[in-house]
Amino acid sequence: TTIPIPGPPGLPFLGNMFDLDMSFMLGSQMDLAAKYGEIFTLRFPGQVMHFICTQALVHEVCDEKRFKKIVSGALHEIRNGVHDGLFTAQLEEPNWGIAHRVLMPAFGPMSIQAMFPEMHEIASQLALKWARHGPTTPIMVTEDFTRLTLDTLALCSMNFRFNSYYHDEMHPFITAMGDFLTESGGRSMRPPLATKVMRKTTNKYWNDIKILRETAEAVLKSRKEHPSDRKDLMTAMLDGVDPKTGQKLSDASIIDNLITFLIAGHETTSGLLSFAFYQLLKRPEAYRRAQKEVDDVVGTGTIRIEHMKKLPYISAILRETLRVCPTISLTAVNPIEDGTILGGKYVVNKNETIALFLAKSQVDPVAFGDDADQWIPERMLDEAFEKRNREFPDNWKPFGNGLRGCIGRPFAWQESLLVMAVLLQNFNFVMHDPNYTLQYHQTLTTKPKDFYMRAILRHGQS
Ligand code: MNH
Repeated sequence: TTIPIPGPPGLPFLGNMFDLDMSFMLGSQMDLAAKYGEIFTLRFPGQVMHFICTQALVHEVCDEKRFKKIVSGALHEIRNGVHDGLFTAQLEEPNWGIAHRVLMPAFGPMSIQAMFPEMHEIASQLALKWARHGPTTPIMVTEDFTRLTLDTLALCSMNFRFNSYYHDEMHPFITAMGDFLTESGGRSMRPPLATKVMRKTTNKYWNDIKILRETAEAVLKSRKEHPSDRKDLMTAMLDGVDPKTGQKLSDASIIDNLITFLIAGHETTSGLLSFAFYQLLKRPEAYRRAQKEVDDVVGTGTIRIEHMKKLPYISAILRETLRVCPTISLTAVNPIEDGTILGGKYVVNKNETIALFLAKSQVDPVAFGDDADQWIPERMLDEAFEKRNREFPDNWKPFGNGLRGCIGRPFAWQESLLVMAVLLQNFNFVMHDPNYTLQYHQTLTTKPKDFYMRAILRHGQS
């Protein structure tokens, strides 16, 4: 026997539009989850969305034979700029398969390790900048981490330098990308007609896309004119041949994917680093343990690639941070068949969206106990983490699922471990406002809002 899925009643035609605070949807969705429990439905003009909030339901929809990723909402609008690039393609689109097969090796462990020196360079530049600030200057944490992640991605993927740290105004490409993403989100929440009459906004939107594509195209052209033996993502895309079809990536597809890496990889990683520092500053014992781990493993010398495997506590910190504060708070799938039964009792159809609500399913007490919503890195140390993954599969999905999971995960992981280590090695951090409590800034991803810290140099060097 099946039962109806609960949810707020909503209005005729408009559905549940007014049940969400458009400036902070995550907050409204968390409130609804607290009210309705494991699943609830929201209706919007033309769309039905079921939010699933437990490890068990998320595990069920991670079965790729029954459910598949959908590109809807803001992700669908982002296709205006990057088309069938990896992140925004439907699985059936041939360019997804070609790019996936060509790029998988380029994101493998060997390739990512080769990027270590360049990641290290950008991380060291950040340490230098913060050292120059001195101990009293408040650091806008999220902004500087965003400079770091963008500069790292551009350098490692296409040997391009934004040099963001010393510019208050970001590179035009970065501004265009930020505005493009914001407006893609905006468009996804407006009826198309409303967007159409917003002439200025719409013109700027398409112009931003033009800036993004022309910049990437210029970098590609310059690489073709001056071939290089750099083993970066650009080389992989230029030289790579798809083993299945024998095809190479077209220039358009290379441009789509270059921009895609920057889009998918910068805010997510910068949000992770920002939340990790917020959590560390709230938990002095964890902070001391993390810093001691760096001191024991690295000492005061240069951080090297070999150290990355020897930082289990910092890995646990990153995992726990993505669990409690997933920078992508939900992903979305469709059932493959109409009349799919979920959880043994809820009926969902092909054209209905199922949102894997990670911000809730990753704090499910069934998998994490009564203190599930507390930030406790110890529970994410390798052994405990692996044991829980066997007992409660898919309890932790901050990088998405299966074939459509994050291709940049090893990149993000190495970069984040390295940055944590460089910063903890060189500084003692304090919260600028000791009374600060976490607030969220939500765009496509979530980050802490108005979070400032100060950096006090430890060894008189950096
Ligand atoms: Mn990433 C897909 C989270 C860093 C490039 N990424 C995904 C998905 C999640 C995700 C979740 C699945 C989205 C969906 O189901 O619709 N990604 C992250 C997080 C971080 C991250 C939390 C950092 C922390 N991602 C990166 C980096 C890059 C990157 C860094 C690039 C260098 N991600 C991608 C791409 C995809 C993706 C490309 C799409 C993969 C595919 O569908 O084939």
